[in-house]
Amino acid sequence: MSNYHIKHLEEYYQVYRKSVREPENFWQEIAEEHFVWYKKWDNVLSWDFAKPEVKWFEGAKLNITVNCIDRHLIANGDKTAILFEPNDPKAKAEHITYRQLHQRVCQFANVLKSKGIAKGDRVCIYLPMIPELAIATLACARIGAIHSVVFAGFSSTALATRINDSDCKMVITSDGSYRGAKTIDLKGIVDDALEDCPCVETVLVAKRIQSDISMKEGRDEWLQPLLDNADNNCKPEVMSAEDPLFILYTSGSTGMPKGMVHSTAGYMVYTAYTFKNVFQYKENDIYWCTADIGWITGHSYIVYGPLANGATTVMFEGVPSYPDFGRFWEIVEKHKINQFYTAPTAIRALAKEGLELVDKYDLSSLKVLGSVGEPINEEAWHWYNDNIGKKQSPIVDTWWQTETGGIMITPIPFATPTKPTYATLPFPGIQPALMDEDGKELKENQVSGRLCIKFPWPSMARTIWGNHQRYKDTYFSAFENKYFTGDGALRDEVGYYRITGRVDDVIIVSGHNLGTAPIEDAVNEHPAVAESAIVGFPHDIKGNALYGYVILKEVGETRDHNNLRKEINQIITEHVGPIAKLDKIQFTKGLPKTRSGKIMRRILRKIACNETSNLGDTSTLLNPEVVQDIMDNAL
Ligand code: 6R9
Repeated sequence: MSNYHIKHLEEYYQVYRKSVREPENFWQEIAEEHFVWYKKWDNVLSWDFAKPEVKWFEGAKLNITVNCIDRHLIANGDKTAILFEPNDPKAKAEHITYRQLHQRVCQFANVLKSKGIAKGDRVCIYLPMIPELAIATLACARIGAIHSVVFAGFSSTALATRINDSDCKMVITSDGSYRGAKTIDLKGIVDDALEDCPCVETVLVAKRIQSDISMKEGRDEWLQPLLDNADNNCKPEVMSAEDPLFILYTSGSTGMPKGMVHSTAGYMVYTAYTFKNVFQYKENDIYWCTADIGWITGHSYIVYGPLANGATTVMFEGVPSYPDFGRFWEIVEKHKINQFYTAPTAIRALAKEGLELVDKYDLSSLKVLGSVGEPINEEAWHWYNDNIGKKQSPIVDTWWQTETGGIMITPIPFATPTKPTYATLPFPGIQPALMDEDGKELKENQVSGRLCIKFPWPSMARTIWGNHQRYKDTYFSAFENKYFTGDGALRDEVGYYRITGRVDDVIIVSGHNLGTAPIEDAVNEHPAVAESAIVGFPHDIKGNALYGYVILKEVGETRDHNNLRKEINQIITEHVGPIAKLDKIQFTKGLPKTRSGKIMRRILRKIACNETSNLGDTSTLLNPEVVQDIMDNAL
């Protein structure tokens, strides 16, 4: 059917119009023709953004792993499903065929069952980018357990918070991980976290770095011997369309991360359909997304989307800088990568290095380049286009979120003419709206406003785990009857969208969403700190970096400020993770506050960005005098 694979601009407009005029027919046709179901749905869509409640394909029965693995076995059993490229460039890449993937997922699923994991149980996966991570994820889906993957760069406190919030019975981890020339003691982090996690009964440990770790009797078990003894067939659990598939945490404006809950059928249909079109994936292409499976990009576009299309998806364990900054391009040449999907922060870091490291390699296999995670600035866009794509491979600047499950605004390569820094047009089925601050929709072109979505799409998160009220408050309360994204955007004269960035307290550093609240909470743990406020400021490589304003208690006043700065960053590393470290810390006597006691971050942001000529309205401040003092001492 033609609307599964869009090939030119007119076709995009046709498909898009249909998706808006008859959304139910549109999604139903895609769901019917491209997936296997135990039972089809009774109802394509029911929704009410006031509750909010959204259901897609209600009444349908399926298992997503059957769609991602089993159905490819007959024609494509020997095709590589996962191509694993290890951290060490000299180590051999591993090709896992669909048949092998089937066996390994089944074995893993049987191990989970033997440890008492059943449908609906939550399993926390805290693993580096090794095949076990994808396999564990799929094994949960095989038996209907809800996976909660936590990025293996998070600290023990952050891990414990996530394990407890969703009441996980099991943690799957490894002895450690490689990261460039370093190793990381993952099991040690898990041990620390579990001191505060009474819900966890079992820890399965994969061996990766052969380090000497301690195993807690009765709780911890090595994974491999269990897998070796497990049957390599496991009947898939029959799941309902709306059964939760996974929980994935994202930062919010309070200290508590939000456990976004994704459903089974809608998520599958949308990630598969977007993958096919946004990357123009063709049989036998080799596709590589450099994200970590610990983020939504990895869930949707390393694991589920590609596998649902029977694609070959690369999993890379390492980092772009090891053994040198040519590593990405070496891998592109080695595996003849056709689609390459990465983040602006990586592009900027690589662009800083000489072109020799690019020109050494043959990149002629590349057909489509992708960008995700934050706005891509014009310079990075051109560097990527000129030096990596050689002006031949369209760049798809894909805007979406953990909450949206799949890509929302994006060019379709070879169909949508690209424009630097513009994510361009909504994907079929997506109905964006720009809103002004009074809650009115801006209907014309050449406007900017707050980005909302006014109609449901299949892969939207259904709730926040354990806190539906927060889901409603965060996403459906700012604008009536619309999903609010938290981003600002502008629309140009032809209807292209450009995402301008967050309009809330989330700061995107190196493509990672960081809420200011959990970092401030960590800083405030320091015994010498009375209060703190964190804002972002532009950074060449990271996109944004963090600037902290810190009020010291009396005990802090006499301390050496540089030592204090180190200690504060150490606490952040322990509580949130190293990605949240502050680049600048300014000690101050006060923070600008409104009469209701809210910190005026807008002013702090301007000072951090060195834009002090117009601070805007300061008339509601309780203590306007601190502003001058902060400006005088700005770093
Ligand atoms: C997929 C992912 C979501 C936030 C989002 C926005 C920013 C993502 C972007 C982009 C501009 C793009 N963002 N892609 N901004 N252009 N192409 O990144 O999910 O980690 O939840 O972040 O990232 O601000 O709201 P997540």
